[in-house]
Amino acid sequence: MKIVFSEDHRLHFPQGELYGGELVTPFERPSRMEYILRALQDRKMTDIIAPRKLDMRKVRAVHDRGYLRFLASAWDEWQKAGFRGEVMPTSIPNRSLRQKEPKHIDGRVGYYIHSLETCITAGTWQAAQSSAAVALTAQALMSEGAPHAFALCRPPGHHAHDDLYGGYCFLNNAAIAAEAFRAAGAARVAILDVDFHHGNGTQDIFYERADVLFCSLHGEPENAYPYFLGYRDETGAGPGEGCNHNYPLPPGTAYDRWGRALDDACRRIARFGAEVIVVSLGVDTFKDDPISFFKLQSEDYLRLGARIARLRKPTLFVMEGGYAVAAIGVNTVNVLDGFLQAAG
Ligand code: 7XA
Ligand code: ZN
Repeated sequence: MKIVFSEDHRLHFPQGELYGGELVTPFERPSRMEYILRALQDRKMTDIIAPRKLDMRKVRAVHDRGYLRFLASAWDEWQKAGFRGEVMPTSIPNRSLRQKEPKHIDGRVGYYIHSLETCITAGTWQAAQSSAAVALTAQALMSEGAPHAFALCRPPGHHAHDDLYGGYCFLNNAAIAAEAFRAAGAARVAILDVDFHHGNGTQDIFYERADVLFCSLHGEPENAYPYFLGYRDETGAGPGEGCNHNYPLPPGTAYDRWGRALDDACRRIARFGAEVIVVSLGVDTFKDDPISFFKLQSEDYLRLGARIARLRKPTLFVMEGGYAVAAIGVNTVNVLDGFLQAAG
């Protein structure tokens, strides 16, 4: 399997994450990639290449221009304003407040964020662009004929809306790749999000679209981040009605129940007639994940990969979350291995 990866991910390493009222070392940290790379090496998956130059037009096909300008300049403006820490908001335009972009960076950060754990640092924008380039390069390899690929993205992407960041995500790598598949001629694309957290950004981006199916298995939003999207009754709108399927699942969910939801999602994808599948691959469904509540075991990831392979469609895996770092490598590579074994 072709794997695309950029060392630029290291440029994004905030020192703080707001968690339980404290600033802690972020769960989403560079060492995650080292564990995955080591596991790939151990499994002899060594066809790893660097991304091609990022085509910003493909990013703009998904993201708002004002939002991209904000991401590009946030760090410099923060410094110019005399702030000494990492970029984090103090005011956000919730409920009955005006949805109007202010001029001051302190206000603009609030305008473009949806959840407050995520900080911007000096290298965040470059790392986010390289992560999108990783996804787009893997997508291009597939449009050029590769049957499958793994975009080892960091920072992740599925919580990024067209004009909002949060949940450790800045650019929505899976959405950017899905849109690029459409532009390259795929009539119908399915996005299967198996990360523990609902892919609120991806859902929102394609919510009114009939050409992109979104299916997400995740911790029920009554009890899990992102809390404000991911319910079962969100089924799409307008032309996209019926093209959004959420499978919210309760604490303690293990593979028996999770796998049934996966089967249902896969059947929907087959019925939809997707020409290509983008998998938002998070392994924070693992039993020991520090910020999640499912109970998948390492071997279950082989079954997940095999189930996806049975769809017999070109498949792009895009890395999202997973924070049990000692196991993240084995779990991620198990998905790819299970897929390759079943794909034959
Ligand atoms: O898939 N998304 C993640 O893994 C990030 C979730 C961020 C949770 C922050 C909750 N305080
Ligand atoms: Zn997650």
